[in-house]
Amino acid sequence: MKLLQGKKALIVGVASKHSIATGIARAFHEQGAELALTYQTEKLRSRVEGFAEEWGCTEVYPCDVADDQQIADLFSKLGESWGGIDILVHSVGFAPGDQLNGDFAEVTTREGFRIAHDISSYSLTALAQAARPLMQGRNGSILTMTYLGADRVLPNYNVMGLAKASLEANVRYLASSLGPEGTRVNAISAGPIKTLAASGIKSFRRMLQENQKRTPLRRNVTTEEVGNTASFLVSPMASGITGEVIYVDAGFRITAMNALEE
Ligand code: NAD
Ligand code: 0WE
Repeated sequence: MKLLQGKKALIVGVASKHSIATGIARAFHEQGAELALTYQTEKLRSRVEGFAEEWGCTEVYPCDVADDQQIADLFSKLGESWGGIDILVHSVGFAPGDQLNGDFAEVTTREGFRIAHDISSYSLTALAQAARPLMQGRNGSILTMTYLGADRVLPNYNVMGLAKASLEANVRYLASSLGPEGTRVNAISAGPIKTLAASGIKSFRRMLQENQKRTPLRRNVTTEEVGNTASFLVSPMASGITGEVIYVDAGFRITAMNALEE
């Protein structure tokens, strides 16, 4: 029996075949879930429609999470066609490029801070709010993607670290708020993966190489591994887990000065 047979899952954050959201969608599809996908801009539309076809998915909608009207339209259309949602995946993060290059105290601006927190954290609250009536009483599950920069300092991650700290607190407050109606809320903290969001980062290649040398498993993680953990977390197998951050990072978080002699 597949883990997610008959479940309806909305996935926000597919942009390319490398996206973490794409790995999650593929894993959910393999576990028998029915999918709905969104695209951020018209430029991404045909690509996302291509993935949808591959997974037998007919629900594809625009959703820029900065736009309240697009969020309202998305859930009103999904309400009409599906009547309810079991799973919501939020795999969205953004800060203006200039915020992620250089010394934190020098490069951070009021506007950069606002945008990072709006797109990377507030959007989870907004989507959860809009999804709430459709998820009521179905043992629903909400999942977001975070990074270690939420509680450790990494060069250049800068204001995104603050936004991820906010996102992780968001997970706890939403879990407390939606728990009484049966909805669970969790995050996966993934190790570094080469995606579009990573390709704009100076010395990301170098970070992947160093990470691979220092993790207990001596390798980087894949979007397939994130997808498999996501499938578990949103499934009844994880029915007792809410408000948590689960690390899928090949063990990196537990280390300090690891593999000095290698
Ligand atoms: P990605 O570029 O493939 O995905 C980022 C997604 O965010 C894209 O689909 C983009 O369209 C979407 N997005 C940005 N602004 C948006 C907006 N205004 N409205 C709607 N969508 C918007 O990169 P990814 O690495 O798959 O990132 C997904 C999530 O995983 C992010 O939250 C990221 O912080 C997190 N994460 C990434 C890594 C990594 O190393 N790649 C590690 C840990 C966590
Ligand atoms: O959360 C992320 C990526 C977030 C991200 C990336 C970009 C690049 C392009 C947010 N906004 C933008 N804006 C752009 O214009 N990750 C966890 C991947 C990542 O990003 C880093 C990392 C890692 C890991 C930035 C610096 C250091 C490490």
